[in-house]
Amino acid sequence: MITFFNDSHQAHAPEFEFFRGERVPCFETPARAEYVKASLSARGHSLRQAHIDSRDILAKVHTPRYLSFLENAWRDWSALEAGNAQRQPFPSVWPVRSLRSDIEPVNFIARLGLYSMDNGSPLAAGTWQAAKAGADAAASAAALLAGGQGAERAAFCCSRPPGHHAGADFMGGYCFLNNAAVAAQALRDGGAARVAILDVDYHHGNGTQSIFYERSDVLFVSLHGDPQTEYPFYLGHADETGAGAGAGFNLNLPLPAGCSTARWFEALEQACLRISSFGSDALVISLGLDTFAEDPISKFSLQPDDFSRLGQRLGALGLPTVFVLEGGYAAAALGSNAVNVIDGFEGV
Ligand code: SP5
Ligand code: ZN
Repeated sequence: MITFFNDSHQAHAPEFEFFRGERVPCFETPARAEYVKASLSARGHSLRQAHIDSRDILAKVHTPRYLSFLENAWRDWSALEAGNAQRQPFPSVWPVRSLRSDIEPVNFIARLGLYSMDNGSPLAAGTWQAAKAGADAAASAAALLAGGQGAERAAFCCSRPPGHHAGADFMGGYCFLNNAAVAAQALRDGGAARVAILDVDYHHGNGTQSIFYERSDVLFVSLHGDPQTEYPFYLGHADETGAGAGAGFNLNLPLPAGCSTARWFEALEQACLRISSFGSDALVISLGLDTFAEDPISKFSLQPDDFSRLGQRLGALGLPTVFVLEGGYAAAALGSNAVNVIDGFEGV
């Protein structure tokens, strides 16, 4: 399988996030992608760099003002005060119900709140550069699959930061640019009439769902911890089935935190049946590996072999497939778990 990797992910390296009001080391670290890179290489997968600029596709899944904010955020923040280049900015105020989000404030932290769903997504000097490289990889992967005769069957993007919590105009959950949405849109633009996105990250892919919620050309299916108890809390319920033209094209399969792996695979089966009945021409997998039993922030119980089984089931769908890496915080196991999915998909 073609795999994409770009060293510029390292430019996104915030030092800390908040947990129970305390500063704690970031869960989403550069080491994660390096572990995946090492396992890919060790198991014979060759890495390549993105060859497509995703800017035009990004403009179809994110708003102009959000993209412009994100691209300039570090410059704006560090220009504000001496010392800011050594400080991570966090939002402290958000336009919740009754407050206006149509006017972009001048104040940097107020703008950061406008474009954030949480205070858990620290910005760093190279956030834009890293996120943009990930989006470029997603667009490049989609382009390789779109070539008709002789096109690649599947590609994997070893990107970070992840993307599935990022919506059209907001960041959140360690995510800034929605790589899965970029891949899906690029597949559509490359000729696939119907694209399915399957999100298997432990957390509901609220950003991806929201981007495609009113569209019938992109089906979004997600298996995740029940938002009644799990992040992102405010989206991911079973009654969210799409709206307008997109009615019937969103399927959430929330599962109780701590549920068995057998139950998880039953939900996967349901997801796969829906993807087949949709008549998908191409598939995007939001490959979160935080379903792993040893993940430090999640509560499912998948074992390394279960990732092979996941890959096998996805391979059996028989569709051109783009994998994008999402979460997964047991960093040292991330590489072998990711490659298990890939090798299972390829029937290795
Ligand atoms: C892409 C992705 O997986 N994003 C996840 C974002 C989760 N953000 C909330 C983190 C809360 C950490 N809770 C720690 C519990 C430790 N017992
Ligand atoms: Zn996650």
